[in-house]
Amino acid sequence: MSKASQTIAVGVIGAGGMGGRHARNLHEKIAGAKVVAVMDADGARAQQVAAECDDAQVFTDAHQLIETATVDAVLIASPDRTHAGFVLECLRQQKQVLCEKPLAVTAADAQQIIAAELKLGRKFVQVGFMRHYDPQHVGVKRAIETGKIGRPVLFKGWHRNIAPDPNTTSAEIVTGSTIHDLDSARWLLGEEIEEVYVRGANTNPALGKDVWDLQIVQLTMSGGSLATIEVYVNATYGYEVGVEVVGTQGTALTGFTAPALIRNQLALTQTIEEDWLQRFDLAYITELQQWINSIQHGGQPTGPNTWDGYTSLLAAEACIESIRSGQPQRLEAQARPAFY
Ligand code: ISE
Repeated sequence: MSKASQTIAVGVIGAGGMGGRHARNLHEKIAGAKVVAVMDADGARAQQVAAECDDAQVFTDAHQLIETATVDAVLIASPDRTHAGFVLECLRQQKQVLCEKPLAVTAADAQQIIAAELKLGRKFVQVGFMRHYDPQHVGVKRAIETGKIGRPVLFKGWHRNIAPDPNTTSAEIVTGSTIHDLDSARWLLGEEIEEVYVRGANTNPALGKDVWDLQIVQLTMSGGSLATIEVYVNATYGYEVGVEVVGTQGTALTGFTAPALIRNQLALTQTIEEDWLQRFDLAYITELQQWINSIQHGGQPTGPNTWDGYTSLLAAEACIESIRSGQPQRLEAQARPAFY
């Protein structure tokens, strides 16, 4: 059924930093959407975000929110380990769902989501790889698609967080941070990941000396392209994400995003963003608006899908195994269902 003129009633699961931002964006900035429900295990936190959204209904149980008849579509921004179960529940209720990355914590769980969605014969799931909506990344993609740099042969990505989560592990850095870059390499090169090799170092002993807060990932892609990804979650100076794709006739590079260059006291300065909420502010809004538009106009999402969520998890698991073994890891080739 087309919902072209209908306002989409959204239920938001998770009222932390990310869920709160999505809820506020939906409420204040997105046409054709209304936040009707907010869930968090911490009821007071859900209440606070709901109050900012015209007193949306408050839940502490995600399944109840998903089942609620007045909720048309669901946005999941709860802890990673809860994602797969909530997405499967949305599929059971046949509700469109935008799930923050990672889609699941294991590729096996993501495979269950593929099976459930294939059975329904219609796309219901979008994954929050918001780099796809960042004007800088989109510019790089467009340069590739329009042949400006010839045939792409190398992806270079860098990804720096100001500080790590205090109790993080090397594996969590892969599933929480590197997974974006694994997806970006696949998306921008238009190839699947065939082999991964991770080297790393610990620069912050407070994390535990086994935790690699600096990781260098090398990828071999299915079409023969190469990729390198630097992830440094203890960069201290600010948050920065960028890519360069090198082609046979040129390169496409994301630029700086800060609005102004300041000259004073014999210095030329430019500010650096503090975190992803600042750096990808516009990308999050565009992602949501296009998600809502797709639900209104055709009922199926057009952004990163379950297959992207699944294959990025396969690559993430291979990275974790490479960290454990110290060896390169090959990924088994996967048959992509025509549906995706
Ligand atoms: C965070 O959870 C995100 O999703 C950001 O996009 C990513 O850049 C950051 O490294 C993660 O910690």
